[in-house]
Formats: sequence, structure tokens, C-alpha cells
Amino acid sequence: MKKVLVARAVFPEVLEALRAHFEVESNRDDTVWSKSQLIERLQGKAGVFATGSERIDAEVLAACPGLEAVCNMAVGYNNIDVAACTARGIVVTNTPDVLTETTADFGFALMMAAARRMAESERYLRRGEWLKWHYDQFMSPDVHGTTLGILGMGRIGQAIARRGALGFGMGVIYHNRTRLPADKEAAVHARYVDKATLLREADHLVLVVPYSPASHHAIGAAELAQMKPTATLTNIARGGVVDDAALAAALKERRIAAAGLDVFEGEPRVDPALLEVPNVVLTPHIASSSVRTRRAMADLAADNLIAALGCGSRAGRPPTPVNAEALAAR
Ligand code: 8YV
Repeated sequence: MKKVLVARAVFPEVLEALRAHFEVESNRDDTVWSKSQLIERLQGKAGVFATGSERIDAEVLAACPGLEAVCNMAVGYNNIDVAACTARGIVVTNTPDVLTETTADFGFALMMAAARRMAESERYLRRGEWLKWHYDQFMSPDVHGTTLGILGMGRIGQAIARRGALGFGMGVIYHNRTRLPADKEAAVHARYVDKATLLREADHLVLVVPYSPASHHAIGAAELAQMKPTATLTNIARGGVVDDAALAAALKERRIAAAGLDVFEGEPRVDPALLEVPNVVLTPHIASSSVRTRRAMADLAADNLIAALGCGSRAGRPPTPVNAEALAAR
């Protein structure tokens, strides 16, 4: 039996499914291991069930020569050096599709919460400051009928576009490295624009672009300066896509109206300047966290690991590989 490591706590049923095929070392305490602790536990392991919190970089791979599969319980895989894995013939998998609609729901909710000042007004109520109604209390920009801007137009971006166009009568504009084919654009009611137009015209800008060196600080001081003072910014993509310090300054000076953030640079640490500003809704990276979706993500990551290591009914054919070339080379 091959040995695998489950790097974080996960549903017991998922551990059971893995135990049918492998000798499983799990992380019951859900300790966030240092790199050296991770390397130590990966010794002798053929596969790892990872989450976005574990960095599987070239140093880790070099120290763990037995590794054959790295299976992420996340659609994003910027925590993994995929090129280094491919070079070593290590299969990398992620969990696309199963989280699309849940994550889009959350992104839309976060955008609405930021736009309609829900967190800010709730804090005011909890502080006991609500003593009377008045005509301009927590007035905010509207959501319906405004312009929704989307940066990144993969599966989640398209699901958000549909919500905006069909549910809220929004005009939807987007920018992406590659433009969608015309039929897909029509299906999501979105119009392609350049980045400058997106920044200038969006009333509510939602970020769903994967993190890479190319998207690092895609929204920084210069980009924030191009947005409307009434606009909102929502980041459900990855910390690092936004320059959090620049955003905190823009929010403080009301250069944009509000923001909703589910992801942060260096999370779980949050820039203290963001904690100081009232016009931001902050959530702890939970966009995919519905009961059904987290379970589906874990099941898919386990199915990937089982198949990537040559077991189960899909032996050698993991459902959602990131580097199919590593499989082909086997
Ligand atoms: C995960 C995510 O919860 O799938 C992703 O890329 O960001 C989230 O759904 C997180 O990465 C933990 O694995």
C-alpha cells in the first residue's frame, strides 16, 4: 500500500475513503506545519492531499523524492510550483467546477454587503448607536441597474456575470487575458473591455483572476485612482491580487466607496490598516464554504489522489489534473 499525507484536517468520511487505498497519515490537530515539518511528514509518501495553505515548492519537492501526486483541495493552485512538479513527473490536481456557484454566490453577497454598507451599519446597531431613523442613514450606492465589472472571466467570473445581468439587471463588463468566444459572452451577457475602461466604468468591480506573478497587485494605487469615488471593490480571488495597503488608504480617504475582501496578502494576517477603516467588509477566506461544496471539494481531491496514484476505478486518470503532461509522460 502506498503512503499518503493529508496535510490538514478534513471530513472523517474522506479519510476513510483514502484509507481503503492507502496508508494514511492525517493531521487531526489541523496544525499549520512549517516547511520543515511538512517535509518531515512527507518522507516516504507517494501523495499529498493539500490545501491552499501548504506551499509545495521546488525545495519541498527536492526533499521528497518519493512524491508522485499533489492533490489540492482548492481550484487555485498558486501554492504549488506546477512547473517543478511537471519536471519531476509529479501529477498536480485541483478542484474546479464543484465550487463555482457557491463561490459566485458569496462573491455577489460580499459585493452587495460592501455596496449596501451591511457590516458597517450592523456594527453601528450593535454598538447601541441606533436611536432613530433618519433620511440619509447609511445611504449607499445601488447595485441593481448599475455596471458590474469583472476582472478575470473563468468559471466563477461567468457565474457572477450571470447573477448580475439576469438577477439584478446590471450591465456587465469584463477584462481577461483572453476574450471569451462570442457565444459564451452572449450566454453571460458580458461585454469585453480593456482594463482601463473596466476600472473607469465599473460601479462594482469584482476580482476573480487567479494569482500569478502577472496578477500581483493588479489593483494597486494607480488602478484605484482610476475607479469612481462611488465604486466598490470585491476580492474573492487571492491575496496579492490587490495591494491591501493601497486599498486601505483609498478606503480611508473615500477615493472609492467600499470594499469586500475574502482574501488577503499574507493571510490569515490582515493588514491592520484595513481593520481600522469602516467601509470594508472582511471575511476569512470562506467563499467556497458551504457544507455541500466543501464536501464536494474534499471528495474530488480524494478521488484525484486515488486515481493519480493508480488506484480505484479511474486508476491513472484523475478527474481534474492541472498538468496533464505529467500524466502523459508516465
Ligand atoms: C479554498 C479557494 O477554500 O478553491 C480555492 O482556490 O480559494 C478556496 O475555495 C482554499 O484555497 C483552501 O484550500
